[in-house]
Amino acid sequence: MAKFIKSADCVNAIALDDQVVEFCFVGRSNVGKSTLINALANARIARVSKQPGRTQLINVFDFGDYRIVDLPGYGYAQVSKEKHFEINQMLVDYISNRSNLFCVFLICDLAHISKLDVDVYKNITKRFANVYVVLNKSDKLANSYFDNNKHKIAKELGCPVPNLIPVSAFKKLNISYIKRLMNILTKKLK
Ligand SMILES: Nc1nc2c(ncn2[C@@H]2O[C@H](COP(=O)(O)OP(=O)(O)OP(=O)(O)O)[C@@H](O)[C@H]2O)c(=O)[nH]1
Ligand SMILES: [Mg+2]
Repeated sequence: MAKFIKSADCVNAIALDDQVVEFCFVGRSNVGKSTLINALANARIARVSKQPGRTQLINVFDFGDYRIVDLPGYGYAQVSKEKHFEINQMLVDYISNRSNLFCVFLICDLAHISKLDVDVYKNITKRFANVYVVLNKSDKLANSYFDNNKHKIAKELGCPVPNLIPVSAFKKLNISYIKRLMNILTKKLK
């Protein structure tokens, strides 16, 4: 069973000095990263809030063969300049320096991909060739929305269409697909 391991404010504070593969969730505040972790765990292991800016530390979760790391949400207008800077430093520190990190999942809102999401995607792909874009909250839209918009979204981000994954953490849509993908990626490494 998946479980919370620890919170950290920088890579050094994670300390888990082993070879366990990590996947991280990066995304705008309130996009549903923590809710997705709970859906994948099928249990409430991450704190979810209606208020944006809930996750302000690096939170590490044990999923057996791999870990999922919930990174603080970016782009929340109500936090101070200093806090924005701090959050940005944590993201850059984790993504640039964590040797266990194998693959980044950028979480976006299917209905609202922002300029900031595009910038973050471009920055991450400078270090990681394969970034998956998880498009959450699909339950708010018509079933045909993703198929009708996937090429436009892929073009906007500059990402291959197969790397786009429409999901709903609420309705558990494509949650098992993400689990399968993480299992396959983990096994490839062994
Ligand atoms: N409609 C819908 N709402 C969702 C879904 N997933 C999450 N939410 C809602 O979005 C809000 C934010 O969810 P969180 O999981 O706390 O978002 P987060 O990305 O972790 O936010 P930060 O910790 O601030 O970065 C909550 O009100 C959730 O209930 C979804 O699949 N569909
Ligand atoms: Mg969160």
